[in-house]
Amino acid sequence: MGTVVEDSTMDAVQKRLMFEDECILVDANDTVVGHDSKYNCHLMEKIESENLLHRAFSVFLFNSKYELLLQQRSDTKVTFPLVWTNTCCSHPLYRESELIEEKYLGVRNAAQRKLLDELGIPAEDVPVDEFIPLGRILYKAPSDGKWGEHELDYLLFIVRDVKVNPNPDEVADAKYVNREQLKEILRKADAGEEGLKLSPWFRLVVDNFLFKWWDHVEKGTLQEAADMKTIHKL
Ligand code: DMA
Ligand code: MN
Repeated sequence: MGTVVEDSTMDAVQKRLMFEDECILVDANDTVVGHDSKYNCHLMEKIESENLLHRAFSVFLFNSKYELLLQQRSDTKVTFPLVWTNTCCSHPLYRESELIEEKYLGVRNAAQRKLLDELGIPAEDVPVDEFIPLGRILYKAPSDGKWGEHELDYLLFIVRDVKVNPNPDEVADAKYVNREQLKEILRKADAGEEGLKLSPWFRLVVDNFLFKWWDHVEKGTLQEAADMKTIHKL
């Protein structure tokens, strides 16, 4: 029998996505090994007992002033509600258009889809060719209670001025920050000030890559920073 659904408290929109979204299962080398529901892929018990690992992406969008767009997740998100994080995160789905591996087109297509869905950014403002994949990380992170992440996450950078119209089902708040403003947010999160929390994957990218990659954003040399051969186990 399938999983018993006892989550009567789960927000209706998020619950629908938990069962409609079919994630791509991969091994630690990012080879596709199958698929499973978003629900199963984020249950810590399943992650541990079946060693489920799924493919994901994280977009870092900068405007022409080289400020990074951050979002605060809505309070209805099942995993990591109300945490501040990078522009947009989600999963390429187990469907033809998002399984394309050539030039990472599958994750680029998924990124374009979710930037519209979460932030109301029109597809024409974020052409798929403009996403620059910089690297891949593999990490595991528990959320509250029974939920968590175990992902192989593509880090996609893009520098574009875009129209933003956040979807309240997904996003509680959004704002652009420069480096100094981000550092202030990191300081507050570390000090536990104002209840400010950051997502674990954003923190991993900040601590390992973000500021050196920001230099490349400003110099227009992002392509030089890309390393799509290594999978960083963080
Ligand atoms: C999942 O993001 C992806 C990462 C990199 C954590 P999410 O929980 O925001 O996914 P979705 O937007 O599909 O709910
Ligand atoms: Mn996930």
